[in-house]
Amino acid sequence: MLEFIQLLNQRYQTLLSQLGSEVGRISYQQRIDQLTLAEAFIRKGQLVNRSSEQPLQLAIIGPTQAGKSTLVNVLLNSHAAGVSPLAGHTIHAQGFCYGITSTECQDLQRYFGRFQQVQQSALTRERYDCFSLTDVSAGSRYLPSGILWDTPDFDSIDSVVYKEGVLRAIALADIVILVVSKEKYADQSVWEMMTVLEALHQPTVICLNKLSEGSEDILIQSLKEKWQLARTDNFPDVVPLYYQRQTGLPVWPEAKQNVLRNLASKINHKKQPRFEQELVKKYWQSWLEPIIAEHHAASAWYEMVDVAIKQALENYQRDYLNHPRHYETFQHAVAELLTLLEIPGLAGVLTGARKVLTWPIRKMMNLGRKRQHIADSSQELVLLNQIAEHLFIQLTDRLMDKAEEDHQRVWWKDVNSLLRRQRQDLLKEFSSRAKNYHLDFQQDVEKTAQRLYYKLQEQPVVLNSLRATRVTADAVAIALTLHTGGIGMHDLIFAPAMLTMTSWLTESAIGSYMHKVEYELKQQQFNTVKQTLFHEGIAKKLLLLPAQLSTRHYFNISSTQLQAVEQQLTEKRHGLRLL
Ligand SMILES: Nc1nc2c(ncn2[C@@H]2O[C@H](COP(=O)(O)OP(=O)(O)OP(=O)(O)O)[C@@H](O)[C@H]2O)c(=O)[nH]1
Ligand SMILES: [Mg+2]
Repeated sequence: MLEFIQLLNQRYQTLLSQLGSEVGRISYQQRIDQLTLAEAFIRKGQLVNRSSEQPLQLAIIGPTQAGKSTLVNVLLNSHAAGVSPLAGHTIHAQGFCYGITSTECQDLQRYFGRFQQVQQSALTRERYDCFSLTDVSAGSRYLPSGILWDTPDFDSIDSVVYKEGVLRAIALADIVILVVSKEKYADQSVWEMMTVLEALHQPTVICLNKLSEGSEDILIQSLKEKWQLARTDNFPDVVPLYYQRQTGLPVWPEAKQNVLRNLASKINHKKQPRFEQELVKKYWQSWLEPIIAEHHAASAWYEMVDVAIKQALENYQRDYLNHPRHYETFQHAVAELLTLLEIPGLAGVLTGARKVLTWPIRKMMNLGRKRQHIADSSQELVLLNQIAEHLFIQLTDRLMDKAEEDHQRVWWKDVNSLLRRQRQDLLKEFSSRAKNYHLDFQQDVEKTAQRLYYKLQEQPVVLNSLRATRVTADAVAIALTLHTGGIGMHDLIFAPAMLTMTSWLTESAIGSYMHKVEYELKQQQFNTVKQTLFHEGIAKKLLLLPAQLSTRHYFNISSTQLQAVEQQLTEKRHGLRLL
């Protein structure tokens, strides 16, 4: 699941840079934030899983200039955190180790992943993907031992570039300390963040900073209303912070001395796996929305290919297999049959093919040259290639129609250009597959000829009269001329002797057997063409097109990939970790 969330996040980031519409950009950015948070939260689960002795993590979060860094210093009773009146001063997650030492926190580098741990003094504005851990020795009256995190803001315009650090620090937190000032507490960004964080179930404290006398009660009431609009859990403790003129710092009230320690004592990570799963589930549908849209488009494409292939096969049947003037394969089988018959006195007829007769005919049949010649002169191959061309034209038309519709226009346009680029190669490949099929299929033709020949052996009367007819000799001559390359396959159908021969056989005692054999041959031929040329050949390649769309513009996450992770999301309810 973690890998999948990372993959999604990467794809969203790549795609965001290509997105045109502002509305789309906002929703993509939101999803990137959610994914970053979820990834970090799952990493947090791994962290607590590795060792139960993890230091307590407290994160101070809030809008810019709320006084987060100032509060870090108040709580630590030091000047460890940098404070400035300029907005967006803190831009890295900075951890301060209180009551523990940073050497005990080696695991954090792993948690922060690509973010690098550096000295606080080495944090620069040039690199956002860093965090620091600093040991603080001064005593605090309010803090339990652990790491107190000062975080960057999440509301300034610039915050987009360092938001990942904020989210990583937030997801790590066992306790969240939200700092708002009286000017900023109502900001939409604050409450959007608090809404998102509810799924993390972190105990929270709100610090109301920069208070002026008399405004506290009204502000707390208003805060409560905001909270109740944003969250379903109980309104947390509010710590009012007043500015002390002498020190120039806000003062943590005595009455709230134990707030953080009390919360710390209640921390329990047992439910972490469940919370992780809830978080992922909460956003799952919305994260997957563009991927599902791609899948829908791909399914529509698969269907389109399916229809086009069916149409092509129908054309093949209509224009070849069932076409009386085009179908030559069975005639070819009959011609092969004739070469198997030993016709007495044939030599006289075959003046032009004398040389042929000096060869054992069966041997001739195995000659590659003959096969090649038959393939080259085949009407079937011409037709198959035309059918394939037609299929591409049809698909291109349909793709262009789709690119005019409202849905996933660019997707269809891109599939169309992929098709356009590959069309010539696909046609070439089809053509060579078709040729191979044709060559291979001659074995079936020969087998059919043999079946007819054996049948004739059972019918000596038919066989003898066949041998005795004049037309047989003519037809044999034609069959042999086909072998020597003197005529092409398509001439076979129109040769009168062949036609007479075939009708003679059809009307003979083996007539019904002829029909049966012809039917079976056609059937076999149809299945072979369907399987090897259209399904394994063209369709397979066409169905792969969507997966070739660039991941610079598309998620390109397959439904199989998706199903596998979705299974992780619903399974393993008992015992094992959920994610
Ligand atoms: N008047 C008054 N000023 C305060 C108070 N707390 C902080 N400040 C000032 O507000 C400014 C911002 O304080 P920071 O602590 O740097 O605020 P921050 O939330 O860390 O801001 P960024 O890091 O920029 O997001 C500084 O000039 C502080 O001195 C307060 O309680 N009252
Ligand atoms: Mg700061």
